[in-house]
Amino acid sequence: MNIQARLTQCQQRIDAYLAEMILPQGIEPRLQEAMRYSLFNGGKRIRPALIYLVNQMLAGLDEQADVAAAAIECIHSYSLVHDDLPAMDDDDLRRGKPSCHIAFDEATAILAGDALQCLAFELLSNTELLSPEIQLKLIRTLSEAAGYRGMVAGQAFDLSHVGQAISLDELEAMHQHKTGALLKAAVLMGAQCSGKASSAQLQALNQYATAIGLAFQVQDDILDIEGSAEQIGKPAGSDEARHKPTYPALLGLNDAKALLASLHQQALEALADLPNSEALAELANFIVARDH
Ligand code: GRG
Repeated sequence: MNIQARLTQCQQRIDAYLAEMILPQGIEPRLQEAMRYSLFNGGKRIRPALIYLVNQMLAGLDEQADVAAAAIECIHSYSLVHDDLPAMDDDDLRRGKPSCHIAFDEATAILAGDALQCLAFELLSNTELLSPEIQLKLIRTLSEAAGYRGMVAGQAFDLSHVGQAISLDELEAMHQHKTGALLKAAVLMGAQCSGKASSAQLQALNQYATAIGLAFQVQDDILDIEGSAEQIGKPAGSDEARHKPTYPALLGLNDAKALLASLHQQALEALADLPNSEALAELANFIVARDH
């Protein structure tokens, strides 16, 4: 099966699970609509796919992975809703459609993000599918990756350096927190919910995740220059127009592409001793070649 077919399979699986999870009766209708709008708005579901593929590699995919996959996608979705708000990145478009605060209003978007964040931890803590020990591990991994030592830290650094020059090391640290932490958490959570990863396997997966996490961002920066508005779901060239620090801005486009190739290589090398890791290799290939 090629990676596109695998990703489609993962998307269908997580979509069905999420649809079931946020349909309970009695939720404020506008809030539920905004949560659904944000969760089912054409995301690639890369983080759930990472969980599923790692879990499949280690344990043969089981339904425990659905809980972890749903939780991480709720966190990702909340982060995009809040990132688009006027107080943050102020983006009217997300995936080519009106951002949540445009489609609804700012207060609803803030609340939908808040609710999605809480839902993530509710899903992990309120399930019979996982042992208490694995539940705790997953909650810890996700909260650390999403919070003040992870994604929120990266976002805070980003917002406090708008319009300022930053070094390459600072750019890398910002992305390792802002985007990389959650991608790394996905890989680790896939392993954790299998309950079967050895420490050598965890170390290899960690190296893989670090490389693809940064590669994801470098390709994002390149796409902002080379992609079309249709592909990236927002106006092309918007990073440059906003004077955002990016890899092409700091290194030049050619060196940014060389960095991407080197990160790709590092990701593949990290998989060398892991059995049945072809799907993860293909996902790394997809991440560096993605056009949206
Ligand atoms: C609000 C605390 C807080 C954090 C927001 C993740 C983030 C931090 C901001 C997103 C800014 C951004 C667009 C970064 C580029 C890389 C990235 C995370 C892209 C979006 O992820 P995809 O491509 O999204 O996996 P889809 O649309 O496929 O779900």
